This record gives sequence, C-alpha cells and structure tokens, in this order.
Amino acid sequence: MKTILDDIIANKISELNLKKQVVPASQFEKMALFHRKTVSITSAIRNGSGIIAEFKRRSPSKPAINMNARVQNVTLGYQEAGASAISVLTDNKFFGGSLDDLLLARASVTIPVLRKDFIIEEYQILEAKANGADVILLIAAALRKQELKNLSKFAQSLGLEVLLEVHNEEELEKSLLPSVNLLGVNNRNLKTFETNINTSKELSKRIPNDFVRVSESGISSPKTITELKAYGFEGFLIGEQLMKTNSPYDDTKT
Ligand code: IGP
Repeated sequence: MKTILDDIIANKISELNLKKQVVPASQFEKMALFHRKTVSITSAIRNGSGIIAEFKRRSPSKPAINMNARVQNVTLGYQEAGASAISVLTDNKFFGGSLDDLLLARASVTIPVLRKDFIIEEYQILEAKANGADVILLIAAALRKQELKNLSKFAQSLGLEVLLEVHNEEELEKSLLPSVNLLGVNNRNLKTFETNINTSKELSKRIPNDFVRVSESGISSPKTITELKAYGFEGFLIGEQLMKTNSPYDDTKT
C-alpha cells in the first residue's frame, strides 16, 4: 500500500530535479552561512531541558495547526522559554515550510537548529548547511542502509550532526551507524497518523547507549517527558502541542 511518505518522497524527487537546474550545488559553498561553525545539539540537549521545539504550520495529519505564526517570534520565544534546540520544517507542499523559515530561525536564535525535511540527496545537506542548520534529519523508512551510511557520513564531513528517525525494530537495525549522533523514535505511525508513546518505550531497550535517544511526536505533557526519561530518553521533539496555541512559546498567554 502507498503511504503518505511515498507521496512526499515522489514530490521531493521532482522538486529537487527542478531546483538543481536553478541553483547548482556549487552555489552553496559561496554562501556565508556555509562556513559558520555549527553548534552541537548533543551538548545542548545534555546540558539543558532536552526539548527540541518545532516550528510547524501544518502537516498531512493536521491541515492547519497555526498558519499565522511568525517564525522569528516563535523560535526566539522557544529559546527564551528554555528549549535546547529548534526544529524547522522546510518542506513546502506537505508542511507549509521553506528554506526561508530555516534562515529566519537561524537569524533569531543561538541554540542549534535542525532542518526537518525529507533528505534523499547530498544536495539537500549542502543546502541545509548553507541555510544555517546545525543538524539534519534522516528518515530510516525512506532510505536504504547504504544511503543512510553515505548521507550521514557526508553530513558529518560538513560538521553537521545527524538525527536518524526510526519507527520499528527493522528500521532501527539498519540505523545503528557510527556517523549517526541521535536516534529518534517517531511515535507517529505514518500509515494511520496515530501517536503512541509506547513506541519509544519499547524501542528504547534496543538503542545502544552511545546514541542520544530522542522521542518524537505526540508529546503533550511534562508527565510524558518524566516517563520517557526513565527509558533513557534525553531529547523530546515537540511540535503540535506548542504550535497550536496563540503564543506557541508561552501557553499562559493564550
Ligand atoms: C513533532 P508533534 O506530534 O509534536 O507535532 O510531532 C515531530 O515529531 C513531527 O513533526 C515529525 C516529523 C517527522 C515531521 C516527526 N518526524 C518527519 C516531518 C517529517
């Protein structure tokens, strides 16, 4: 059966083919941010709240989470409220994000910024670096082991850290690579869009200690974070719960 991920990847391939004709990969190293020294998300998580606060206007499971939020205000608010890092969706068609959002987030905060997209080629990793990212996301469900290896090594060679996302044991098995820094367990089932925190709890036993464990999606209360900490999770990726308020970085103002 075709999943939403298949549709997203098919769209990404055609987008990239067009884009590469307009902006050749050789342009990226001419951009000032390409030479910026990246900030480690591993250290930021370990020395702080562990919260990776996401800027997300909409998603395939939620057509309008917050269409009016401004990326500069929200990301600065996240930093001031104590987030360890920022995640910015840059996919446009399915999430309403853009590279401009990444650039604006970079300009607003000093904490590490994760480029959240569907990365399938080195081109996108160069682009991430040139637009201010410190970390990239790779998705095990979308890539073969050899691709995971090559792309994560490439990111590492540029000084970027890699968050590799898995949803089940089979994906986890091909993801235990030395060039990966953080292992993210996505609690969302991409076929049904349902989230279940038990996914993180169950997979945690199989994640070796040399990876930073990150739990992603469906986290909506401090209690869940406390529970996940008992399973060795250090990072908590939160989007919707924060974005759905009028002031995503401060629930008390809504
Ligand atoms: C955030 P939530 O349920 O807090 O909004 O989830 C994040 O985990 C989710 O946006 C996400 C995602 C992804 C988005 C996890 N993996 C891959 C795009 C691509």
